[in-house]
Amino acid sequence: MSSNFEFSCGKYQLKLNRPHVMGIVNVTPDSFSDGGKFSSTDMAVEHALKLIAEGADILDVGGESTRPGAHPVSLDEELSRVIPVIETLSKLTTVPISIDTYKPEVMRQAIVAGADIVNDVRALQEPGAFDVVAKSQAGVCLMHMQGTPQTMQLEPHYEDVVAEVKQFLIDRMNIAIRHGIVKNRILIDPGFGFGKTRAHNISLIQHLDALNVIDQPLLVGLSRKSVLGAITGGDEGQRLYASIAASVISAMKGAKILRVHDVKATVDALKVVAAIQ
Ligand code: 7PM
Repeated sequence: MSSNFEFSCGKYQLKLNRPHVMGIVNVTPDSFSDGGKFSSTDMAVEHALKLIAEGADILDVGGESTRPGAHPVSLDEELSRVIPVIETLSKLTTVPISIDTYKPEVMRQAIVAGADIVNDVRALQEPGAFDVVAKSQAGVCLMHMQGTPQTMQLEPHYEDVVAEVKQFLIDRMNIAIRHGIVKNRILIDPGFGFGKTRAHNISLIQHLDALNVIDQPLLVGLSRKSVLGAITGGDEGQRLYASIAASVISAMKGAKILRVHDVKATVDALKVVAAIQ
């Protein structure tokens, strides 16, 4: 029924024959660097180890630079947040580590530090990004976004959101292949919430299976997103059950990797999906 993708990323080869869980590890700035008990590095590493204990298949480490509407973070600040975390985790763990960044220099240093996957919300559109990934063995997630994080939610517009997202992903995939990144290193992601209205997001969930014709493993990030809050009425901390529903629906429509905050609950829910797939 579903395709048996082999995803090659850094020192790992993942058999995506069941839905995999990517746990989100946000490295937030040191708000108490003097006097506090734990540094942001220690807190992020501790959280990551908890996610692994809960069954995470992949860890996604981010320094918050790609968050919609977030204050842009300088290169040095982003590096100082994420590199120590990746160095520590790559020594301590046996799951692939992903770096959530669009900056080629962060990608490069993260890969040196032990990152296995580049998760880029700009789909390698920054100058030099293709070359950094192509020169490495890292896997890459190519995500769709309309506009930029600063402006994308102002007036998202599509004639046909599913067709346009699909064409963008096909185009970026083909360019990546031309740059020397082989097919089994590439993931695709429709980019829920990135330049999309509630109706666009719902339409993409409904027609998620249309992306399967691209024949690349599909990553979905809907965890705690505002489209779910718009449906259930809950704020960010109240979106667990809606997020589980979204992961289950996505996996049943063919998503191979679910990027989530709530790993334990998602792992259990996806075991049920896997059992009937
Ligand atoms: C505010 C809004 C804060 C949205 C954080 C976010 C994705 C991603 C993000 C995704 C991939 C979040 C998002 N979302 N990378 N990074 N796919 N590949 O919920 O959907 O973490 S940031």
